[in-house]
Amino acid sequence: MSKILITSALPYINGVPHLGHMVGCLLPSDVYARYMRMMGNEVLYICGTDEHGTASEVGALKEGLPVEDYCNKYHESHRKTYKDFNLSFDYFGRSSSEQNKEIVYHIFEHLDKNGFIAEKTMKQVYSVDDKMFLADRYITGTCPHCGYEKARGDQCENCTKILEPTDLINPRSTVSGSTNLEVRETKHLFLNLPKIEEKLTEWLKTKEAFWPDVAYSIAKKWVKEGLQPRCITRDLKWGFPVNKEGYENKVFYVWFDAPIAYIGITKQWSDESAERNWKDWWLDAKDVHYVEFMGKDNVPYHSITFPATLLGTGENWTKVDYLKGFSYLTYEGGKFSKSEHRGIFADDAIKEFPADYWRYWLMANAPEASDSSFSFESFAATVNKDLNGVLGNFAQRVMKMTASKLGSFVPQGGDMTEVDEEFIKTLQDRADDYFKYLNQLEFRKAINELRAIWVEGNNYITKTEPWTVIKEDEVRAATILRICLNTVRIYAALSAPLMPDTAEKIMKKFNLSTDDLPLLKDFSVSKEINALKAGTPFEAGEALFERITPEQLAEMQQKYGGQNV
Ligand code: B3M
Ligand code: ZN
Repeated sequence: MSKILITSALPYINGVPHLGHMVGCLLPSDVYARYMRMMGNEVLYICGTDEHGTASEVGALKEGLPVEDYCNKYHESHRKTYKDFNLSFDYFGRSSSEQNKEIVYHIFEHLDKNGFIAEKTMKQVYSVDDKMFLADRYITGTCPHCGYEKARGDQCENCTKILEPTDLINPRSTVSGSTNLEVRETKHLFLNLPKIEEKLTEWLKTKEAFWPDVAYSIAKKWVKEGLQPRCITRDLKWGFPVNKEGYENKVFYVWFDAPIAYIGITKQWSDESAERNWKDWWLDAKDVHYVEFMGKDNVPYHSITFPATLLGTGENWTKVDYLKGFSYLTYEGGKFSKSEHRGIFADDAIKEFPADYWRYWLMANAPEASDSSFSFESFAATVNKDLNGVLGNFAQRVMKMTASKLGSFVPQGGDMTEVDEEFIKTLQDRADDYFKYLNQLEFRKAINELRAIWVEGNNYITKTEPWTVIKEDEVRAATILRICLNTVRIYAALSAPLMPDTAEKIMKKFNLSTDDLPLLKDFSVSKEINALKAGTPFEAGEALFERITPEQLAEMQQKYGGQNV
């Protein structure tokens, strides 16, 4: 048994997650965590809300709430959504926790002591009426290049030119609209990346053979282009006050404390029970394999800045062993946008269809190698064909047929024949491939294999025709149906990491629970095909999935803005 530490990038507290966020790190990390547990490993799966920064301050202001209340409110709503999607975090914490503050301070002090913190004075726009320095993107004005009136201080959305806030004509604060702005000098602290570069490059080299190419090449590119010192403080109120003399009025930058929050959240988890020790996972920890999930835009922070932060302390922190980055999911080929009512967000999604329908579509179409696009048409087609038509149909057909011909229990039957052995071998080969892809975190390939495994069941029953055989040879028909019923249980086990509710539904039909599922480690089809003994009762009950009708499809497209609107 190995210790596997898994983290999913921490979703920003402001903003409701959409399907793109779900598939961009949250869902894949859950599938992986569930799979690793079923492989018999000791898993610690950590996530939480990323709460600091201007975006939260502005969001709270808009809602007329103190920023703490604002974060409490949205932390709960994130938590609920992820629970609805069956994300099996061992702990879902918060980057603003006291525990995280403690660790951020500890790490910062060590970096400072070791000479990796630099000070620099810089010029920044200050809003006199808002009484705050404004981040570049919180300054709006007219673009000097194209005349667009709502250009942001960092970039013009219209002509895409990169801007400095001082380039804007008629600049105003996005927060209040005030034009009473000044450029003021302000002192900040920087993580001296060039000074850590050597240590970092040395460490990176040890990862080349293990990281996926995309992640490694992003990291390499950053180093090659030359590492710059990175500012880790901000002139804001909401954040951890900097624990250094002369900087008490500033806070740490959100990207400094957010990755550290993986550790801070583990400490939240640890503080809840005397049997847990966060250090066993993070500091001088032995035999921990650490896997991170994130959107590809987060890769530089996780492959460069966060490891550099940890390396600079001179302490032995656990650093990422495998880093899985995802591209983007678009909605009917365009952007998800809450304000434009375009696309389906996670909280609505779960009201429309059960979690497993989403989990299946999203993971089967995960934007792994490149972007992928969600459409309700594809969603409905996939649910109808793969879930309802293949897996659901097989389970229902086998149970109904057995119940009507032989009774609602697993029949005795006789010895297996060559066709049966061949079927078992095919299932085993495919299951081995499925595990191989999951071990490699190749989710689309894994799910392709899982679908193929379901199809094999239908192939087997079509080939063996128990409904015809029964007329002449009841024992043989009973053997076939016994094999099929056990195959249904095998499908529950193999599908469980991806579709936990479906696995549970299947097990319930046999009056069993998911605790009765076999481990996937050393999974042997020839053993599992005999797991349900003759006489085990079952209840066909309701179908596992429901078809999505053309009317429903049209309704969804209408409601969430689709191509037909
Ligand atoms: N909240 C960015 C994002 O969701 C950020 C991730 C933090 S992970 C430490 O894209
Ligand atoms: Zn422009």
